[in-house]
Amino acid sequence: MRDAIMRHLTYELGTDTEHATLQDWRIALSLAVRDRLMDRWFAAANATRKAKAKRVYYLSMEFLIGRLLEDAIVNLRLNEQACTALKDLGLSPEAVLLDEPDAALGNGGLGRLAACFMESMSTIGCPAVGYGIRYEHGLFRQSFVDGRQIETAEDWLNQYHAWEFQRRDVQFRMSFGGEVVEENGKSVWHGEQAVIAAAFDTPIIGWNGRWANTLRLWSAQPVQGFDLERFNRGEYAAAAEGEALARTISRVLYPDDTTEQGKELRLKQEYFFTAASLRDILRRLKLEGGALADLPKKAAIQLNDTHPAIAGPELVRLLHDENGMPLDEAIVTARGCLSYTNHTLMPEALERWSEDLMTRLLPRHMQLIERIDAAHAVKQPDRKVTLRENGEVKMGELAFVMAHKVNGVSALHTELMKQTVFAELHRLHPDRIVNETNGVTPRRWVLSANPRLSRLITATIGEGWVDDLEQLEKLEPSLTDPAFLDTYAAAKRDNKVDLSNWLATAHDVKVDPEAMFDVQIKRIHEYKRQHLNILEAIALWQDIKANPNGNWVPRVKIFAGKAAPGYVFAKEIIRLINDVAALINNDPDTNRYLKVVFLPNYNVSLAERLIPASDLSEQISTAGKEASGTGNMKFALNGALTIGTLDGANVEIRERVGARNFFLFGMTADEVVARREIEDHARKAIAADPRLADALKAISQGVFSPRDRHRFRGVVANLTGHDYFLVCSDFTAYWDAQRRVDAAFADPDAWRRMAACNTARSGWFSSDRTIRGYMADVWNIDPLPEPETQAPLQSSAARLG
Ligand code: 26Q
Repeated sequence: MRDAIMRHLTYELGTDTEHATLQDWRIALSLAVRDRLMDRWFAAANATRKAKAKRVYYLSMEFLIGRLLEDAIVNLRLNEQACTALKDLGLSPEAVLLDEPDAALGNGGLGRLAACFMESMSTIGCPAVGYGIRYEHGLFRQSFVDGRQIETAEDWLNQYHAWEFQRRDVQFRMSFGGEVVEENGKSVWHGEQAVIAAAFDTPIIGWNGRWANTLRLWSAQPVQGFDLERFNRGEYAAAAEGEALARTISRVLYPDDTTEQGKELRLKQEYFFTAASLRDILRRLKLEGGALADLPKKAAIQLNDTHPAIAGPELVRLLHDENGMPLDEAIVTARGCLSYTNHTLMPEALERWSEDLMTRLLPRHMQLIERIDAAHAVKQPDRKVTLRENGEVKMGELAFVMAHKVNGVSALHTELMKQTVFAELHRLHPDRIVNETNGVTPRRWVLSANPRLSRLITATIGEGWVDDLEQLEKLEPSLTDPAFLDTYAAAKRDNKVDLSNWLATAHDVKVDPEAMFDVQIKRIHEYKRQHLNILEAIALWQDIKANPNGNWVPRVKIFAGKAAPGYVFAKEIIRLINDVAALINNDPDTNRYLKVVFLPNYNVSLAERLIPASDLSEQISTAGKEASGTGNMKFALNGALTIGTLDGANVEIRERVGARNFFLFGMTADEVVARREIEDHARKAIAADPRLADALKAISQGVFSPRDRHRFRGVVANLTGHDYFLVCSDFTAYWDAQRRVDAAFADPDAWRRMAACNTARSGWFSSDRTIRGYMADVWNIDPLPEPETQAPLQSSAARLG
């Protein structure tokens, strides 16, 4: 390994030990590790080709991968080798790994889910290609100035990127606009604008190097490069015009998650990557000698939300217009391949595109949508469901109609899908909706993020849990073993000490590792209710202040998360939390007991740091609004107790870890609907709870913004007014639950038993289990056996022995 690193440093990076920067070393190590996965990657691809096996094609606008190097090292079991080599070279392994920038090609849950799925499919040996966009700029970087969020461009690709291979032989010409003409009785689309979709591949290696799949990301490039003639005439900027236009398509990830409606460029991005992926899928089918009619036997195309929903009409167009398949047959064939995952029920977040825009950009697709709509209407005499409404195409309905299976991402969410947004479609197609509760990969979220806990688990039950997470159940007998619980608690404490040290050096924040670490990390959204959390902090601060000698349980409330740049209210919540933190962290009466910290620039790597060091996991969304949540699962596995509502996968987590090991509060989804009907529900809740009234009063009087007393009038007006997400109505229940948390934390023996229960009983939330569900219920695919020819990877234990 050391020689390999030196070789890459010398011949690839062109530098020597005297001049090499940390980045050079990190890249040299990445290349050395990459070398060791290549034959496994080829073997998996060859085995798939040879078996003519059906593949999963996972189409997603987002892949929130984070760092790649540690993942590859862990899955190839190269930890010891890499550490030894780096130390021999005089380097700190930790510093080298931390030097890697996150690949932040996603907003949040949906993108991270896609990344966990890619890793699980490789671990299981499910042949798959992930398709997405190679954004030049991933999710923006967040910093705070005077407590306000500032966004700056993220530029991960400015560094040498060791993990991708450009496939110069895989390029497709994608068109937009133009017109549809009838030629010999056929409709032919002549596009006007065109760009090239260029393929870049990243290998995704599974646990133990068993299998490796490909993440293929498309980059937009100009059809004709640079216009030398114009350049020679002195028109320098104009000479590069075509280039600039094309490149904008893959320039930047849209930073909204669920609030703002799309723009023209967004639709172009969606069509660009979807159509390129379908072209690639058909090319592969032909290469392997498959007939178009067999496509459903060879390709399971999964749509990650509606963002690639144009795949329906595009696949019909390819089959019918370009390959002469009769229209009805084309629709049935496309449906046989396609399936669709829904990630939200919030009406404002369901994609709709104006028919005018669609007609301008994708004229043939608009015609085909009308045909698909008409074909579907035949099945329903009452014509209740249409794909178009008020001059817009409803992408959820389009995806539903073009898919053979549609899934929700938690049991509750799937039920609500059936009862609300897709009620009519569910009645028409009662077998189409299925549930596939989300999961997370234990390799990243336990094994690498929490080595102390992992060592304890492996020492107790062996290492089978890593790719069979339900084996964590075997910890059950140890939950009454004081020696086990001691080590379990020590691992958590050491993780908290590490985090405290990092907070001190990286953020100049001093916290006591003995305090409860109470953590809410996720996108900032009204429905996720970070403002409920900060209201409780304010009320607690007021209580402590009124009785500074009380028996308080010390807490550090940690927040992290980004607000969409255009989401004004979410940005006000960030500012409020920062203003509250600034005041109360400096209050000598209370800061022994309560601190508030808002860490900037939340990303995958920060999550890996925070989750293993957390005691309390905040999952407090308005019931019915969070489709699943996946952070909730990561926390439970790492032994944080949840304070949460009956929302998304919280429901299933609580069922598994046991009601006694979960702090439940708040209204149910049904009660939420009923409560909204009550006139003045917020005012009534405020009148009934003096603590809530006092907390709101402090905000509105400017206690946290003394030089700008009205700074938060918007927040206060919202909460005392229509309070759509029922923060006030749930406040008292939340406060009471937090006091139950305090009481439990004050009993360390009880707490650590509850925490260990969470770890032992959360094994079902592995994304391996989720993927097996999709394989059986949606994709109809079996895993392939591990390719032969491979020398087994040494386990670290064997090497040490
Ligand atoms: C749509 C149109 C225009 C621009 C952006 C978007 C857009 C982008 C991202 C809409 C939605 C998203 C992301 C949604 C998302 O992350 N949803 C989360 O998915 C997780 C995985 O299933 C769930 O656990 C979360 O509950 C859900 O909020």
